[in-house]
Amino acid sequence: MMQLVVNIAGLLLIGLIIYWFWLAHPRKVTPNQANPIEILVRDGVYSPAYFQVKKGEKVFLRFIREDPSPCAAKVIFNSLGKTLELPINESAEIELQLDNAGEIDFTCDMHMYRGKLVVE
Ligand SMILES: [Cu+2]
Repeated sequence: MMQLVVNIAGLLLIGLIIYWFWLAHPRKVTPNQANPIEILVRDGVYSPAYFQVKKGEKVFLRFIREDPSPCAAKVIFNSLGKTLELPINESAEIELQLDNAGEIDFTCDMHMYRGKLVVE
């Protein structure tokens, strides 16, 4: 019985991985200063966590943190060398100038929250 449960859990995990890497497409967005991308920080996930923007444009992100755990206190854009502090139950904004195509990961301090920005 236990083995069956483990097998099913394994299959679900594989399905999730396939979905994430092959089937999920980033949401295309064109944010501006008046309409930033709003990202909710709650229950261990950024939502949205995967989106696509145009190369050469400024991107405005607004993080709204509802998670009180200290883990959610920072968003780190490692490849850009940028960090944004998130006060609880408030919003914090960051402006990114993205001139190169590629993928930009953003995470919390301990990499539990994860998101990805595709620049094309
Ligand atoms: Cu964390």
